Amino acid sequence: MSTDAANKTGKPVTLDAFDTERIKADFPILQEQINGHRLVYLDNAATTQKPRVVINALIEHYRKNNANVHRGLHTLAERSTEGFERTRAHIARFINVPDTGEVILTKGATEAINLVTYGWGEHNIKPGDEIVLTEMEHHANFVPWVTLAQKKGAVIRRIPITVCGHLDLSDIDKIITPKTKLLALCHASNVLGTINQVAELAKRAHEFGAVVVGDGAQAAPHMTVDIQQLGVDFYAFSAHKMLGPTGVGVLWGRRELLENMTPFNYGGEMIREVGYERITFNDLPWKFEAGTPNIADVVAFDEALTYLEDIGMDRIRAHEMALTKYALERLSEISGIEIQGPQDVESRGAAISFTDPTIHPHDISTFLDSRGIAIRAGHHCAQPLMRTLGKVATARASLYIYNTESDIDALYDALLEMRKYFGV
Ligand code: C6P
Repeated sequence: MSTDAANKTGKPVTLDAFDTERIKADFPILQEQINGHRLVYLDNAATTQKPRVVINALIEHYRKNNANVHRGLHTLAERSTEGFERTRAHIARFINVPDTGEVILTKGATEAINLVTYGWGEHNIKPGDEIVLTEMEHHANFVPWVTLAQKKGAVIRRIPITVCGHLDLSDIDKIITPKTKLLALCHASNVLGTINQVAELAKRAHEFGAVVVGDGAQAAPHMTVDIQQLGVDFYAFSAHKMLGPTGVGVLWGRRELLENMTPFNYGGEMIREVGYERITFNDLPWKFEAGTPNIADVVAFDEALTYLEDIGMDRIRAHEMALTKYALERLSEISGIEIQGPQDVESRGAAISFTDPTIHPHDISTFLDSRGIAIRAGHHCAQPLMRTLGKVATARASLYIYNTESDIDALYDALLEMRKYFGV
């Protein structure tokens, strides 16, 4: 039972059997004081904090097992390679794919999507082809495709959003058509929180033979992701948004597509035979992993996945839904605060963007920081979406497993204090 039982609304706590206080204790940084206040970390969509087991795994790797991977024949090289490949196998289980060769380790979701743009897009997108994006894409799943379209003379089509922040599928038959070569969409929006109907849209795009790229950066950390159910062709996400270290990301891709793609980077590790006349490439997944990878961080990511699994992804989703509901209710008690994105917690994640009519998001963030509360303010790398919303920026509180109702209460209290401070 959460120790948050005495939240300020007096409502019963819904976090039964989800012991957030125990979880919090596993994260050393959450014991920090910021500007004389306890740290209330609500910037989880940008990056999450790391539990002790992940930090220890990093130290342990460098203290006991450090060596390059896939190269040496000595004991340390074997240990290091084993740790690295153990994480790959774990990722495959985590997203329910049987073939570990389809799991490519990158430095983040951004690099994973760029890998598809270069490795697949460069050779398959032709003049006049259509690339379908949504209005809520992060730049990582927008800039590579728009740039590719400009280079190739392809056309960008966009799925608009409704006023409630869902994808507007009313004209979808006119947007996904036989001309569609690629559909790239986020599984969950980093600004609106919206969880998109990826499986349904992938099915539609596949009817026309299009390839589907899912950006899972804001979904994989928060819910069960079953690649086979999603039915996409590529799926990208980042370790650092799910308790893992920075500098590690995942691209899952269908074997038959990956086999036919050219490498993204060239160099060591990704080759089989090298000569002056002819070079042949390594098997999957190593064909896409040129150079020395981010070994220690990959090894430590294994612990992050175990930590999430020990709690259970479905329980994490349930915890976040309850907390998001509470946060939406509390924020809407503050007059003038405008919340972006869906109001129903079933169709949204825990990234909550909001604005105040008279206080700039940067000022909101700065004031909250003075009270120990970390949120993000800005365009959140989603400028096309900001234009659609008619905003230059929003403030965003994003929740994760260690957040409690008392964190939301602290946000609420500080926002009230801020409005008083600014004379609103
Ligand atoms: N969004 C945010 O504060 P990287 O930076 O490669 O780990 O992830 C990129 C990325 C891709 N897609 C979505 C939906 C994302 O939200 C992000 C990262 C962070 O919203 C940093 S801008």
